[in-house]
Amino acid sequence: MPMIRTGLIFSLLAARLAFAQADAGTAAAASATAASATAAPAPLMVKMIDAKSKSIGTATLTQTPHGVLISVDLHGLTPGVHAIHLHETGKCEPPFKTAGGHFNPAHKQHGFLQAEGAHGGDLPNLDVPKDGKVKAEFIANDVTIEGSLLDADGAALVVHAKADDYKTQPAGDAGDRVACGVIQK
Ligand SMILES: [Cu+2]
Repeated sequence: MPMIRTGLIFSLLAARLAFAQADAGTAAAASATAASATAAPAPLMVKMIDAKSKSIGTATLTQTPHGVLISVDLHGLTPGVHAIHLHETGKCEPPFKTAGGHFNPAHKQHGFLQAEGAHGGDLPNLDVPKDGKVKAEFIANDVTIEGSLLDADGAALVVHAKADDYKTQPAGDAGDRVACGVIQK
């Protein structure tokens, strides 16, 4: 039965070829991942403090092709809705006026509800549950870490006592600054 044997050999060859291609594909994907991992800057860790300079957790900033991803992991906050923004100066001395105004390199108006908005540093409000602990993620689309947040005087991530109304100038009527973290290398 020479026909059957030939058929078997062909299918074995085809199977080996398929395996080889799968291996090559995996190897290519793995090296692409390695290349992008080395090209992307490492996430930036920001230590957050409250108005008594006590540590209340961290924020992690990651550069993406679409802006800066901000992951906060905080505790010891007052329950309720709080404004959270990127501010223009990397200095957190209570009551955190040292952080300056909102990060706003494009000189826009404040607030997502403003047609002439929003600031690069504007972010959606942070809703803190009863236990004062919160994990949340935001993306600041119009901001980059290198050469933007990390300019000569750095930048800061600031949490306010009240919610941002997304329209009042210059900072959404968000009240006192209750937490702050310096964004630096
Ligand atoms: Cu603010």
